[in-house]
Amino acid sequence: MSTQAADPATGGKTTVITFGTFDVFHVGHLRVIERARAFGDRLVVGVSADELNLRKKGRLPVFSQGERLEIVAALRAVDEVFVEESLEQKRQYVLDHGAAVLVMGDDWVGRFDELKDICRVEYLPRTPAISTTALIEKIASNP
Ligand code: C2G
Repeated sequence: MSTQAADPATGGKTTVITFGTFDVFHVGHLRVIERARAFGDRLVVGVSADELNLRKKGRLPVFSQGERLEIVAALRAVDEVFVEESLEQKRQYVLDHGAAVLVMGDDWVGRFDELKDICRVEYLPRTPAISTTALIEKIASNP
């Protein structure tokens, strides 16, 4: 059975979905988004809610949810954005958006394999040597 069929609900286009916080937006974020887009015809991005970050990471992002959504929505590779309220709702988000492919960086490898019954799941290598945490530390330690 093919899990990569174009969804008639999206005009026959193959929809790709990806998720992230995208805080202090950097080139690693850009590259995963551009590579995700290359798996289909349109890209939908779930941007994690401030509340989700507080719950899962114990801190709020530097940039608010509204600002992070605005930045991601402005990218050429991105067709649609929405707020990801919960990590556990991935299956519903994939179905709601008619996504045929879910793409995540390989720090999440294996974590979403259970969704392979409804979509193709791809984990892409992270861009080395850059992260939001490292950037925050670098900025904070600069006199
Ligand atoms: N990424 C990357 N290379 C980096 C840093 C990040 O490819 N150097 C990718 C991550 O693997 C992820 C995306 O960029 O696919 C967004 O990363 P984060 O903002 O750190 O997202 P995260 O907090 O891991 O996502 O459902 C997932 C949640 O939304 C949380």
